Amino acid sequence: MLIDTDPYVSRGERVHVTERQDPVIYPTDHGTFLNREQIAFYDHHGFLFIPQFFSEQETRQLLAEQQRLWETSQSLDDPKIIREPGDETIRSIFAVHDHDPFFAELAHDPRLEAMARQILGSDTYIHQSRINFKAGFSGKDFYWHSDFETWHVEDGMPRMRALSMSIALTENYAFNGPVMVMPGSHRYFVSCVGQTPKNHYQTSLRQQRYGIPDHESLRWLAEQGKGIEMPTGPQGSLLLFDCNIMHGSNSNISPYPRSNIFLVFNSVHNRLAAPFGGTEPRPPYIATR
Ligand code: 6CS
Ligand code: FE
Repeated sequence: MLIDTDPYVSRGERVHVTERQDPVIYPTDHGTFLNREQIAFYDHHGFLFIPQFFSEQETRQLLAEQQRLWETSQSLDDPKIIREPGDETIRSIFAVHDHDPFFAELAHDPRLEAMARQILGSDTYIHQSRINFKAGFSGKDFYWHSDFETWHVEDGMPRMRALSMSIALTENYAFNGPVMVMPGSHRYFVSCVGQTPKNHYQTSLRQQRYGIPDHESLRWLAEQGKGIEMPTGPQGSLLLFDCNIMHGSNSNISPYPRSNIFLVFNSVHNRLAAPFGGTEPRPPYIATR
């Protein structure tokens, strides 16, 4: 019998950095929405930024719809609505692809699906969606992390065959807490120290404490060549990034909200198994099963 050992063990007692065992671009006959240069850039750096991807009219609607959701969600008591640590300002709303007709349609935009299929080399489905509002003055940071580390350990995502698309719903400036990425970091898996507490998501989505890399590994990742990039641009810009790229963002003390929707596309050949860290699966509004 063949015994499969997990190549991406994390949340133990020791830090270690290992090489990625999976492709970044999967072989495909799934079209050519992105050109060769774009695919090569994504492969090499682990992300691709397309400023003003959406038309002016689409962008206006995106902005209005996120404003509508922000307003109608204020006083709702709903586990999908995550508040900032320390106050009640809305930080994220999860599963918008499932609960909001407008954003559900966006999640199935044929252009987005075409790009996801092209990179992941298969049909895809939405693993997770959320809007991170990052309100002016009070929106808090997201510390450095690899999404895959959490999705593997806490959700049972087997391999690195997923990607995020982040659409700027408000302009992302350098000063309102845009996403920062470490180019090339998607090629390494950083295992993190610490035992995942029970129901970790109830605190981690406000402020993450486990699944966080150590300083030495972060310094090494940043220094292995390419430093840190901060793709900024107007509303309607699109950031694609690999599930394992090291990324994070600063808090927002500017008066300008930084509101982005994140859609996570996973390959249909990479559906969730039991969480690799041995904890109970997180609720379906965080991880589609
Ligand atoms: O726990 C999660 O699934 C999430 N947490 C972060 C900080 N990023 C990705 C994902 O939404
Ligand atoms: Fe993330």
